[in-house]
Amino acid sequence: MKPKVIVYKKADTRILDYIADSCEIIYFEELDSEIYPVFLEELKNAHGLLGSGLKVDKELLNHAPQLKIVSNISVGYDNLDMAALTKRGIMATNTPDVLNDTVADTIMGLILSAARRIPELDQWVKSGQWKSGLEEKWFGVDVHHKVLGIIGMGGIGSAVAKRAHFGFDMEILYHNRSRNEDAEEKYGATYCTMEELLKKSDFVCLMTPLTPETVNLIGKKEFEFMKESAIFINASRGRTVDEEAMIQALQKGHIHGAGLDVFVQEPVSKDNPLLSMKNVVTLPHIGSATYETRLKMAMTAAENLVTGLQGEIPPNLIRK
Ligand code: 8YV
Repeated sequence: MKPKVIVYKKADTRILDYIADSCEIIYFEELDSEIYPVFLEELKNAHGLLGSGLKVDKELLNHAPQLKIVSNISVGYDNLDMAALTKRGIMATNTPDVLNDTVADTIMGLILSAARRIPELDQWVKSGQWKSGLEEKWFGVDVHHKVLGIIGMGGIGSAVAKRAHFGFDMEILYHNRSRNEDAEEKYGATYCTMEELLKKSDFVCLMTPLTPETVNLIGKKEFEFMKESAIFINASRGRTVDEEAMIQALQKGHIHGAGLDVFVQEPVSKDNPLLSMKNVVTLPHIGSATYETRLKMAMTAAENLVTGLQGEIPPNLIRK
């Protein structure tokens, strides 16, 4: 008998066909409050779970006595209670590497947009306000030859460093749990303490995964260390930053601007003060969101799932 898997995110037919070769699929394009009880009922007999963002904790696992593997279509796995999964002997997998270049492109986009005020000027042009030459008040700041501080030098951080070093002649500083000798050799990245990085960087880019240790990693003190001219970029998770402290830092001019792909609450509430700041560029968590990359991520996740259900070690098993 084929193992049963629940796919709880809209998936391309190529992904579904691949899984269907060896598994029986219960498919939910998305989980809303109406469908959720049906999902919980199906979970009772499910061996695998594939999707992204669903909070998988002890409470959910109580509904899943047969579960063998949870396959995330994301590199981040802060939605998974790893302790609860490990206790039950359930495998968990993610999709590293395939999204590095795409997320790094998004980050360079945020850096350039915030520095050169691209969204703000786009609105200015489209609203018919460009009537004569460009006054100095619309000028931006340079990106090339500046100092980029990367917090979290994993695969995505390295892909950002590569672009910044070769494409923009930037000096790269980084802070990470461990040294990344590859990035040091290839992109001339210099390892720094957090404080040193924050004090010296023109652009501070946060790329660390969300873990209990990185919640509010950047708060009031860290914003005060930054240069008044600094532009802060966050494409990790909203909760790695104390959002209130960031709002204060921007309002008080402790930093110059920000480029944000992630927020504490997503979708971001429309009365969040960040949305009315002209020096803040906002995106709806699009880091990896291209057709090509999302397909690759889904296929990677499907391969992890199928391999795990075949009794082998999945390529991207999360080892905790
Ligand atoms: C996810 C992400 O794809 O991979 C991650 O960790 O943040 C995104 O690329 C997103 O969470 C999907 O819903």
